Amino acid sequence: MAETPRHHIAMWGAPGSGKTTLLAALSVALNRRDDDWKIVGQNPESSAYLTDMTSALTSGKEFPEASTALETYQWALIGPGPTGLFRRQRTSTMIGLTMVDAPGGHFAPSKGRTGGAEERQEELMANLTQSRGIVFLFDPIREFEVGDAYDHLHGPLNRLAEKMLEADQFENGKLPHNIAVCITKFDDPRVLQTAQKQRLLSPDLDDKHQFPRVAVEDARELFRELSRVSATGSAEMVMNALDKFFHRDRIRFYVTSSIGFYLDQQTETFDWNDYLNLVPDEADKAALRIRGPVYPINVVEPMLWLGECLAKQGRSR
Ligand SMILES: Nc1nc2c(ncn2[C@@H]2O[C@H](COP(=O)(O)OP(=O)(O)OP(=O)(O)O)[C@@H](O)[C@H]2O)c(=O)[nH]1
Ligand SMILES: [Mg+2]
Repeated sequence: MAETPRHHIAMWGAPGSGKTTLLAALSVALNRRDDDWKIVGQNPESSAYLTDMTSALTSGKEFPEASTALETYQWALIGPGPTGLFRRQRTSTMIGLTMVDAPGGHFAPSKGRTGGAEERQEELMANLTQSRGIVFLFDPIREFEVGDAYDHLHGPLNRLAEKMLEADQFENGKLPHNIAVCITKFDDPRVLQTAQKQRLLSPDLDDKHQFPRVAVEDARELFRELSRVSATGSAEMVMNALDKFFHRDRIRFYVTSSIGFYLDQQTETFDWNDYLNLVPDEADKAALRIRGPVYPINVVEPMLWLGECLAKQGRSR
């Protein structure tokens, strides 16, 4: 394990956009795949996190608590090889991941001048500066209701650009990072129906459950469409800002859901008439609970893509 290349990946997104749940779903997502990819903790805290979060999501049917601190986890994604992509002449592929999960509030423009808030923002900046892979979460539901994705993007992006320029790390006029833009909560009817109306759903023929999916090539289009219904209209600027600051071939959009769709355990196929996996909690009507087993969608794919890009670019961090 000592020689595993470390790829530092940071998560970025507004509060409640689904960052922590995405991490919690990662191990379930890997276990649902038919291939050899697995995730292993590289220290006791990181292993414990995987176990605890996964069982909360699967047995307890609970979402993680809102994050209060910046947490760093070290995992290794271990998969089949040789793919010829990142570790030639090896029988397995290993991607070391350092994932940093911060409360979304830290990405907001700092209003007060309190020392604590500024310190935390600095910590977050240092983390973005060090990483070459970013998972940016865009929550269409929040954008529809609050419309502050741009607020949580443009401040840190300008700071990041300033720091990278200062360190002479711009590459051809743009930031050197790879960024996986994850549209979250695809299981929500408002997101699913938008994709359906725009004819962006393409079933995965290999999927025995026949879950609806939006292909990577069409995900940008869905992002554009969802941006149109933003509460403030500023989501359009998110796309422009991403294109200005990151190389086009280093941005990839994914349409994701950490909990996925409800699956009837008898028929085992997706049912358009009964797919909600997020339902009101009977004990506490104001709360939501996860109804059945979780079937994460496009949760592993952004990580593998980032891992692959970073390995190809030879960044070992
Ligand atoms: N429908 C749906 N809702 C989700 C999903 N993932 C998260 N949520 C909802 O979003 C809420 C917030 O998710 P978190 O993962 O805590 O979000 P976060 O970005 O880590 O939030 P902070 O830590 O506060 O910044 C959850 O409590 C759920 O209600 C998903 O896949 N589908
Ligand atoms: Mg969180």
